[in-house]
Amino acid sequence: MSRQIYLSGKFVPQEDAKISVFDHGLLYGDGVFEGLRSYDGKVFRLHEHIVRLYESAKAIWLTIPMSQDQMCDAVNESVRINKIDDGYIRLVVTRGAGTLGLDPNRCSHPQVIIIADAISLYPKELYEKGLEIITVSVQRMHPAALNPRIKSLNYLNNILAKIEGLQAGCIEALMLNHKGEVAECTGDNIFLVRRGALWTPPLEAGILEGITRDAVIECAQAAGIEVRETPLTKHDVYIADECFLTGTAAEVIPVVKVDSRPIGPGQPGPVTRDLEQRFKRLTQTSS
Ligand code: PXG
Repeated sequence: MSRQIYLSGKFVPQEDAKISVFDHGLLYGDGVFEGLRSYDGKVFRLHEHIVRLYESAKAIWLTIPMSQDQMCDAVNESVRINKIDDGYIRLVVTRGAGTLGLDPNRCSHPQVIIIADAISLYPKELYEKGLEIITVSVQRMHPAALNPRIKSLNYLNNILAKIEGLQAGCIEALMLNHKGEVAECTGDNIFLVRRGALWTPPLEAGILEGITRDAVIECAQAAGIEVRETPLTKHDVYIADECFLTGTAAEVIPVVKVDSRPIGPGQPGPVTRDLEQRFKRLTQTSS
């Protein structure tokens, strides 16, 4: 189905939604993005995604040429005119067309792109049985090189990890940081359950502050589950009772094997199941 794409101020049919080959988003990965979900026509945690987008942009000295309110309106309008109920929204802001050189000052106008489309989900079976993942040799970027909190268009770090995972037969891969601590997966945050508490790496481990991560932490707190944001090692993962991943696309998905080791009894655990349900209710009740 042909979509109406928001492109810097107006909606155009996807066939006409084109940007310059001189855009530094393409030439250098110079830009930022967000991936959002809509449930029953309502965008989940829109405000939080927009705030993160503008914070990512600020961190790379990119001025988005519209207000946060205007951006929220444009996202809602994209969902509405494309008649998306349960869907996926990709928000991209590029540095804009410039010259063949790194200098962002030579780019005139940042480009704002909003694509609202159907979502392709992981197979249902994986939610029932749980995922098998591996830790990959590709390290998560050092925060002093490019802070993983910035959701930039430069996703090669994650793509290289994803390829390594796929080559080992895993659709998601666990990345460690430069200190050898657990960081996150290529497009998901990681959680462990041990001794009844929830454990997840802190932001200082060099990870994206996931919107789903925040929502799941809230769900856990509401359920009276203790949440500990603390540095974790691979060993902590191996000896966990339960493990799951969170992300806009995956929502909450159980992990049952890491580096060929079964986690707990090798089946999705009760805390994971409870949080899956709580998160699902949140998506159905809030916008
Ligand atoms: N870590 C990384 C590196 C991510 O890219 C998450 C964690 C989870 O964050 P959220 O805010 O989604 O809970 C992400 C999110 C895509 C796609 O199209 C990627 C993400 C989200 C949505 C779509 O690949 N990554």
